[in-house]
Amino acid sequence: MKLYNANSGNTKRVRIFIAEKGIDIPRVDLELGVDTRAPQFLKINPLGEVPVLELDDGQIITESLAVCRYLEAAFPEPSLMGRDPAEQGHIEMWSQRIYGQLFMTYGLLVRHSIPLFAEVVDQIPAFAESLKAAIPGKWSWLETEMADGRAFIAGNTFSMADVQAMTVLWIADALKLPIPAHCHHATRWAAAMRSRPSWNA
Ligand SMILES: N[C@@H](CCC(=O)N[C@@H](CS)C(=O)NCC(=O)O)C(=O)O
Repeated sequence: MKLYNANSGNTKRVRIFIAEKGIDIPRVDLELGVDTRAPQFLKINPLGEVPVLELDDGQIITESLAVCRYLEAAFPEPSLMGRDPAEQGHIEMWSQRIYGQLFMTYGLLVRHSIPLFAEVVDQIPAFAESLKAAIPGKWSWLETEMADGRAFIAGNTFSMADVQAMTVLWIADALKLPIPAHCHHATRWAAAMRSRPSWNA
């Protein structure tokens, strides 16, 4: 197996997931926006996007969530997506909530404001501004949800939902648009995530 990788949020998600699984997958490190748009790479993923997981038999899996799902099935321990139907549903619910509410807000902001993506989307500065303005409210929503004192996003166990939120935290750091100071529960969670070895993946 090998992982086509670059410095990006979607690849960070997979790298954290791999680190939490405790597995070692060789990487092919690409320069985002350069190697990912080169003809050679477009033969591997015509969408020109990383991450890409290439299996030993040459099969290709793209899409970060699909790569994580494959790895969860191939390496069940430690479980990150739940062991029984209720746990799986709960973790998926939180994973999607974090993705929809937080990751998409930061992610679309990146797409609509960073020159690297100018040739990928028609950037709308006013949209970028509205996304930036929405960020504190998104964290306030999570703060209210976590006011029950839970240690992790989906309850008392580390899961894919935390991997999703760690990816958001990484982008928040990069953009210098952090968790608002009044969000004490989210800040406590973030401090715990930063101390996990996978944070540096
Ligand atoms: N839905 C895909 C999105 C992947 C994606 O958008 N990757 C971006 C970086 S975050 C990329 O590879 N861009 C390459 C480019 O713009 O040249 C996933 O979850 O993997």
